Amino acid sequence: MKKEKKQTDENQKTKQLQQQITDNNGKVLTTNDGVPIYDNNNTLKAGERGPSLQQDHIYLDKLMHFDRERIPERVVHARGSGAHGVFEMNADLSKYTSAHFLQKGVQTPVFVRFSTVAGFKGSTDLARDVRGFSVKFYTEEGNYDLVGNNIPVFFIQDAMNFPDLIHAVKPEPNNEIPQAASAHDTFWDFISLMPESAHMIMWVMSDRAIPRSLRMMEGFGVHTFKLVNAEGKGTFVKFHWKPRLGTHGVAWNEAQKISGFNSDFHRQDLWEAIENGNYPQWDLGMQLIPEEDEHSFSFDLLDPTKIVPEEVVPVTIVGTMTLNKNPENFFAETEQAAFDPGRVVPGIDFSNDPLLQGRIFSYMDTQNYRLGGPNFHELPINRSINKKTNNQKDGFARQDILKGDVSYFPNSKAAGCPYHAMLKGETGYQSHKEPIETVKERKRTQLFADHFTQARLFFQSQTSYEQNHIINALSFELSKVNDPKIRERQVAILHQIDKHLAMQVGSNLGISVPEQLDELTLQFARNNHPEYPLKPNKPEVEKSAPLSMAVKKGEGTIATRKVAFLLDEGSSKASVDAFKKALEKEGAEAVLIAPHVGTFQFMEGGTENIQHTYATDASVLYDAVYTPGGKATEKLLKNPDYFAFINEAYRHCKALAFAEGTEDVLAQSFVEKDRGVFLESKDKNWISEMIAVMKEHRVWEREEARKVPV
Ligand code: HDE
Repeated sequence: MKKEKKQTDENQKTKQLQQQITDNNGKVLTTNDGVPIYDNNNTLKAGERGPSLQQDHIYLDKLMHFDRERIPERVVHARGSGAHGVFEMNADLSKYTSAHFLQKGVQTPVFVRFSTVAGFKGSTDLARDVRGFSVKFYTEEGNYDLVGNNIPVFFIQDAMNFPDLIHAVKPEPNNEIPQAASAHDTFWDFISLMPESAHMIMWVMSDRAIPRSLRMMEGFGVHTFKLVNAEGKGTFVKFHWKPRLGTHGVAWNEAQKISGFNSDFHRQDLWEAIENGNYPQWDLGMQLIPEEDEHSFSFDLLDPTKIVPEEVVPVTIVGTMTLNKNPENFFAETEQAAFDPGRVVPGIDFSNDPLLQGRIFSYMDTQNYRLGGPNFHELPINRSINKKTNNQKDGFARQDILKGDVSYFPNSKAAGCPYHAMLKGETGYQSHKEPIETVKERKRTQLFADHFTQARLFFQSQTSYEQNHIINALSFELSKVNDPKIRERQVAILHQIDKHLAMQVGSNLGISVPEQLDELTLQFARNNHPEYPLKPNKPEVEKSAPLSMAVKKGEGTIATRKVAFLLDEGSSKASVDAFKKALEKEGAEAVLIAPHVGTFQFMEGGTENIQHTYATDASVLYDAVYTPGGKATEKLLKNPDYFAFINEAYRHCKALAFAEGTEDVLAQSFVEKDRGVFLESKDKNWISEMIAVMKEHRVWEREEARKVPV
């Protein structure tokens, strides 16, 4: 369903990119040097049956370019999808930051890339994994990159461990198995020796790691950053992106099946939403913490394995981001986009989080390698909207043409240009003047040793079904581990988080739960903290509501949700139209599924062009399912694909509705009447009630009651 375009997708950045676009329409085929090609079918040969000639420059030019089409994929976050958009500030933050793009009313073009972490570039979207959430703001003061994740904490506390973490999670080096999965020995070996990962593990084993859509996930800056105002005063800040469509995940069994039916599920969903004018939106939130309060928490503000609970420091919404344009070309834009948390603008600075400090080097370095040299910032997607002016020159694939004979500073020949901002009393980037008096040492600060308090906070803040999902995820992953020592070591860590959690997982693995941490785990933890385990501080809160994804009563939306309408010969158009209209009023979409593509004839005589069939689609691609009325019941009763559809939707806790006259199918299915199953013949207000249940996302309590063997 296409919406009227609400907003122009043109901005300073998209206009700049427009200048680079090549349109082949109506043009003659040429070589890379613009020479028209006469024949693009035959290589140049010595006679029509003779050998090819080396002088066939046209062929050599074509193949030389083809042979070099691939560049190294990102070492992590290789699989991603991007979109253009705009960020608009609607709060006054001038007290906290001088950043121009963070002033009230300013609109800034953005390019956003979402990604999975572990899988290769061609892997499935529905892997159980963290999602990257990178935003490049093309501000008037240069580019600012907020390179975050959909989970607010990280596995490790110090950048030194990053390559080890990634080696452990990526496919194992001898056989390159498994793809895009953490369910294997090396990952859990590493994790079970690194108790600092406990909090992150709770998040990654929750439904956050299997999002329903990229449009339905939160984003976080993860580290504590600093805002700096015009007077040079710093304020600590945590960044949050809150999706307007809510935060939702799918069931694990569903995720596995989506990977089979459509491994581009998230990519396609994002693309189609933008094409249809359903522009995804996120509000930017900030937790602002005065510098004076740095040491007033039970945890260390610099520790990337900790959150600041929203009950302790509320999130203030300051602006909104809207994604309103798909890239013209995947490679040129999404693949060549070079994000770097080191790219900051005046008014924003780093904190001393040791993980963030390590990232400041790695991204620039990786772009240099991946994009073939130091001029990657000249690629159209990476160019700032204000023109760069400096004395850097040359290098592979240089594009800018520096005018004149001066490329040094200081100079007199070019009147001292380009000049330092300070020379003319202008503002430029200035680091926050943070006093530092210390000694050099390889050490970790004391508070970083509390590994379990916030892991427990997360687990205890979940609803019972969310806790079950975490238990099931851990049981699945650890069951795939071959080495029993590793399984046991991890269950010992779980025991430190929550006894019930450890008992459940232990029972699913058939092992008894160790009360103490494994000796090897302790040995590694004592590298950083010789007296480990240390007594943790009393936490500020024991539960935090925003950590649960449960939809609050009266909230939620079904905008852009997809409902499958299951047709067969004899289905009624009137029955289809009535519910379709109600769904469209809420911004949701009805998708008709029939035995074959092409023309479908309704009972009343009208027709519809069908694009989805029982063979191409499955319930896992939809949010709810409806069986329209008419005279199709006889046919549906003989349609096994129809039963697979409704049984599976029921198992995955989706809302189902059956029009008058179709009730007979229930007896032959696993579907049982509950608060998410509606019969037109019995439930008078079934349309509004069905929509209300869909707003809750899922009838999760159903999965405890019944297991359906599909
Ligand atoms: Fe990254 N990370 N990372 N990371 N990361 C990369 O940069 C790295 C970390 C994140 O859409 C790489 O361009 C180190 C935390 C995202 O293009 C690389 C450390 C967070 C993306 C790299 C971390 C992230 C990356 C690989 C520990 C959440 C995708 C390709 C010190 C706040 C960006 C690339 C995109 C990508 C290094 C930890 C998020 C190698 C050394 C924490 C979203 O530079």
